[in-house]
Amino acid sequence: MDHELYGAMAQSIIDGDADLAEQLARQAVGSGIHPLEAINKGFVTGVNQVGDQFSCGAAFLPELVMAGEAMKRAVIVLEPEMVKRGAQRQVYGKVVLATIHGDIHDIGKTLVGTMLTASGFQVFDLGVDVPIESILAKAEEVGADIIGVSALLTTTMVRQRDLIKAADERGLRPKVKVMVGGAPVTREWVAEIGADGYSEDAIGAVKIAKQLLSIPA
Ligand code: B1M
Repeated sequence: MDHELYGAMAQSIIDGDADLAEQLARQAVGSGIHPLEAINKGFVTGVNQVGDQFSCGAAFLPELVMAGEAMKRAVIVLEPEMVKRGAQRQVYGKVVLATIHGDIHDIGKTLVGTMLTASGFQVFDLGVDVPIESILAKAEEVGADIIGVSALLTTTMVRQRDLIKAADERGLRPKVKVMVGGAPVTREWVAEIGADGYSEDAIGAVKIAKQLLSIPA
């Protein structure tokens, strides 16, 4: 039964049908399905398929845009549920989060922010296409413990390295830890740029953030 629902979720994204995606997300919430299961087993499967089709020329920008919009509508329904499930009072630390300059992908970054919030972090989400200077200035302003930077393009991923260099030059590290993520980011890249943490997904991001601040899992 859930299997069918996950298939329908994926298909709604492939079809770029935002109304259906939203409706299916509501159905998942109503049936008590964990919101992250709905995202990972359902909607993300669809968005990945569109991404693959786009990279081999079988889908074009309008399809990519529609898939992104449909995905966002589903996530908007699921986000409050994630926060509710993880709701707790304790604040573990402050995280300044952004998608790096030149990059407007925000779905994964927003999910990471939601999971961190739900797990007890205070998150300052600066949005997308954020210049390095603005990220560092915000980190200083709020006394951040962690800066989290997302990049979905190989062309913008290199700016994660620029940010780390700038944070070092400003004397922010090692006090402030830098966590990176995004589809093209690999362990090799993380080692090369000297980031403090990396995760492939939103759950892992919470785990890493806790490790960075020596908080028990
Ligand atoms: Co874009 N796009 N896109 N796109 N897009 C990709 C990334 C691409 C891989 C598609 C492809 O060709 N297969 C490709 C990049 C190729 C490359 O660089 N190697 C690509 C391209 C080329 C482009 C444009 C250049 C297309 C064009 O204009 N010709 C353009 C770039 C615009 C720009 O940024 N300047 C573009 C635009 C768009 C849309 C606007 C249409 C839309 C984004 C909508 C939005 O975000 N509001 C879009 C979409 C939807 C995608 C794909 C299909 C899906 C991305 C997504 O939302 N995934 C994507 C293909 C793909 O990744 N499969 C693609 C779901 C999301 C939950 O996963 O974001 O990976 P993700 O986040 C995960 C993890 O990565 C991790 O946790 C998240 C949750 O599990 N994570 C972190 C993310 N950030 C983290 C931070 C952390 C820790 C973990 O710590 C701080």
